[in-house]
Amino acid sequence: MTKRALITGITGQDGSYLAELLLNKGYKVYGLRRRTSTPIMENIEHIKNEIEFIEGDLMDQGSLSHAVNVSQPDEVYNLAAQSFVGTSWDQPSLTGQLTGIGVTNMLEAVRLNKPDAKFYQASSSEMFGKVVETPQKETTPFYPRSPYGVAKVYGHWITVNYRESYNMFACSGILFNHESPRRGVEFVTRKVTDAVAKIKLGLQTELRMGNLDAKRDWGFAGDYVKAMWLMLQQDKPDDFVISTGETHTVQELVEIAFSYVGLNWQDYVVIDPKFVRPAEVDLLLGDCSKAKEKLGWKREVGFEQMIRMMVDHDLERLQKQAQAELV
Ligand code: NAP
Ligand code: F7E
Repeated sequence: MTKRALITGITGQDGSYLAELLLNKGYKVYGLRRRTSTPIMENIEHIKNEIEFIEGDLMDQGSLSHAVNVSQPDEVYNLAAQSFVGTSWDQPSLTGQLTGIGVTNMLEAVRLNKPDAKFYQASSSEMFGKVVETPQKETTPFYPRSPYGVAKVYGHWITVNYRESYNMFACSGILFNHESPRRGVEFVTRKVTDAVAKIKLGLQTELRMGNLDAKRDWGFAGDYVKAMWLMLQQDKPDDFVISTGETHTVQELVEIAFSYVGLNWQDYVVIDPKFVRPAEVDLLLGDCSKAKEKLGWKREVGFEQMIRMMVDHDLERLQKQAQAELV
């Protein structure tokens, strides 16, 4: 029988890769999409005709119940969130309501309408924040450093709580940073690759950045959505860290991206206090031994390979745009 999946956050980076993965596996895919004045379809333009969209919002309980009722999913992937850490200081209450309480709203919609559906919660390495041990694994205590991190800790524990209270098949994937050409342009990897492409093509002269010393464990989003799916194929629900086990500074990222197009980063990068955060997560490095052992998951794409892929994509996109403007 055809399996049915409901994805929240389908228009985002992960939602688009996950939808592709599930469609390739023969799933019927439902996507919860919020109303926007202009539809945001860039990431899913190529598959939009294969997805059944349901309008709803993570902060509107009735619309979530409706979405679960209509889709009758075997699997629910809760990816929707206010996901940009920087914005979480500007909009802390919204971030709490959406990224935190929104998880309860979705869990309630599943509990009341399709309690046997398997549930995936998009938890984050930002929960480790000011890390108390390195590398970080499933048992590492949380110490979030932003309103976003705090909201994700709530989302994580409410997922565990629904598993323990109602015996629901609810999993939390503690994913470290993962990137791709579909990454939002305010996140550091995409901000850099977009700027490098623009500078190379003469469309931009400098790149303004925040803290170059921060270290992150960066993987490829296409690899990470496979782990989400694997978690829901197990006999028992559990929580898993997904990471590469490598950490790099923001400066290394900048160096790799500029040198790939034959430029010296020091000629273009300017430090701007505007991009320095009120509280920083200095170092993230994940230990995903449990996922390797129990899920058989491993990453395929390396860090440099991914950055080069993103620069290539941004160069190609900008060149196509320029050609279209000439016509
Ligand atoms: P993303 O690209 O920012 O996508 C977020 C999605 O949430 C978008 O589809 C967005 O819709 C949707 N959304 C926002 N507000 C909503 C609302 N009120 N109701 C319903 N949908 C709403 O994020 P991502 O990188 O794909 O990440 C997916 C999830 O994993 C997020 O929960 C994120 O916090 C978490 N996470 C990400 C990473 C990472 O490195 N990427 C790591 C760990 C955890 P619009 O298109 O309409 O804005
Ligand atoms: O920042 C530093 C910044 O915004 C990475 C989200 O997907 O991953 C992401 O959160 C680092 C930070 O991602 C700039 O201070 C320096 O140390 O790309 P980012 P993030 O905050 O790590 C986690 C796992 C999530 O769950 C989140 O949803 O880069 N940095 N200069 C900068 N960052 C940005 N954005 N812009 C700069 O100019």
